[in-house]
Formats: sequence, structure tokens, C-alpha cells
Amino acid sequence: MTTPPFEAIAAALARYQKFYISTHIGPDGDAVGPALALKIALEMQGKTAIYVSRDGVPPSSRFLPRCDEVLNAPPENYRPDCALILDCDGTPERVSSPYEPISAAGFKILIDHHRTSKPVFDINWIDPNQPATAMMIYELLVFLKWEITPAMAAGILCGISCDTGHFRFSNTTPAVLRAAGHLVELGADAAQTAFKLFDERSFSSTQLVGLALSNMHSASAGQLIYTALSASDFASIGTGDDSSENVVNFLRNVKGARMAIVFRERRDDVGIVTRISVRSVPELRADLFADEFGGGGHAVAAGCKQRGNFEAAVQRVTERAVEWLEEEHEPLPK
Ligand SMILES: [Mn+2]
Repeated sequence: MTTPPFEAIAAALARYQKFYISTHIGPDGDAVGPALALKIALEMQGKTAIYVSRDGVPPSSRFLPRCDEVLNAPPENYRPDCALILDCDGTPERVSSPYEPISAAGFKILIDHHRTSKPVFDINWIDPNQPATAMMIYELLVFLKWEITPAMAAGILCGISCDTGHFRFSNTTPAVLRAAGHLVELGADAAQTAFKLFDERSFSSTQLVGLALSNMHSASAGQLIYTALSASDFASIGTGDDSSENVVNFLRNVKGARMAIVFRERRDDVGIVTRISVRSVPELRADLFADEFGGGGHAVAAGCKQRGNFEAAVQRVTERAVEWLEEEHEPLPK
């Protein structure tokens, strides 16, 4: 059990005036939701707070009140007193922000629940037993006895819902359910959150799911299920890579599957990049698997990227996954 450094964080929040918040690249609901809630909370204390996400807000989280306040870039020469990095390891490679404002900040705080994060800042609250970063922000706000407005409650519930699969994953603790009950009392909408994060899809995104499912493969006697969406698949349907969020969950749900992988081909300024989403049963440690390919995440949900030829990346990673299913892996620390 990690003892949360509530007093130290409270002192820093009291001491400084100008705050800079950022999260991980390609943010999900558990990055955007708690970051927005914290921004609003600081502003209600009379502070200045900006939240920068280079990749903006993911479409499924755009129902959040005040999500239009998320900035794509910091103002020029922005010099905050204190940087708060959430749901991310705080390194320049992972933060969805130019690093200058973070380097310039006199004080830095990391709040994260990823097992792979290291203490790199002045205060590091890293607790892999927490189901969501949103849960950590909720506990912090309760400790501070700061008011939680309906907009803040919506952001926090969004994060909790995102990382617990709306209370379906094994990280759905009694504490999470109690927090969710409280957040609904404070104005968050549980039904809307579930619909927006998990169920609502555009027509083209639903077509893409169809394509991904009709192209799926099975290996290791059905223990590994994977599918690949190439750049031409995206082009044939006329939709972007964002629409394929959550495809991997369909694969994980196949009876007998112990590991599911979705490969998505994308072109960026450097060339071809394959985005890889991994889901597994806890003992197969999706996080350690992704780590072998330079990524990371949680024991049951992780991701990584590979450069170079798409088909080669698919082959390389699935071959390793077949071996992985046969190997023993480090058990989760208690
Ligand atoms: Mn998270």
C-alpha cells in the first residue's frame, strides 16, 4: 500500500499560484477527465491553471462539460510555478505537451497509477493499486475538502468509468463503487458516461469494427485473438484511427481468449507507425509484454508502437505473443 502524500500535495497547491497540467499522449478518459476536474478545482481556489493536451480530447470524452478549455499548446513562453502531470510517467517522450513549461516549473508533481512510472518529480504519488488516476484525484479532493462541482464530478467519473470498463474489470473495488455513488450524487451522469465512453459509435466506426472482426485471427488454440487494421482499411471506410478505440475489447471477449491484440497502421511525419493495443488475463501481464516493445500500461491492458513495415510488425508481435502464452511471467506485486 502506498501512503498518499496528501499533506505535501496540499502544501504545494496552497503555495503556488500558476499551475500547468498535462497528461499522456493520445489521452483517454482517465487522462482528460481527472485533469479537467483538477483544473476546475484549482480555478475555484483562485489559482490559474491550464491543461495542455497536444492530441486534444478523445471523441468519446467530448461530452465532458468544459472540455473546450483543453489547450493544444501552451501560450508562448509560459512559465508556471507548478506542473502537475497525471496518468503518465512524466517523461518528455510520454507527456502530451512541449517540455519547456514543465522544465520551467519550479515544482513538479506526478500523480499516476501505472506500474511502470518512476519517481522523477518533486512529489511522486504513484500507486499501481489504484484503478484509475481519477480515483486518486477524487481522494485528493476529498482530503482537501474542496467542493466537487457537477463538471468536476463528471470528469472524475469519466476517468473511473474508462479504466474500470464502467465497473466491469477486476479493478472495480468497493472504494471505486462508493466514489461513483458519491459522484452521481454530485451531478455526474453514469448512464451518459457509459454510453459515450463505450457504446456510442459513428456509422463508419461501426463499419470499421465489422472489418476488424471479419479479419480477426486466432492462434495458440484460441488463446490469442488478433486483428490488423491497415492504412488502406481506414481509407476504404473513410474514417480515422480514433474510430478504432475499443475494438480490442471485442477480441478480448471471445470465449477462451487469454490475450487480444489489435494492430493499427498510421502514417505520421516520420513514416509508418503501428499502434498496438494489448489486453490479457492478469497473469499474462500485458504491461510486461508491451514493455518488450517499448510500451507499457497495466497487467490487463497495455499498448506499444512499432516503426517500419506494418505486416512485419504484425508478424513480429504475434509470434512473440504465441511464445509469451507458453512462458511464466512475474506475478503482480501485492
Ligand atoms: Mn489511467
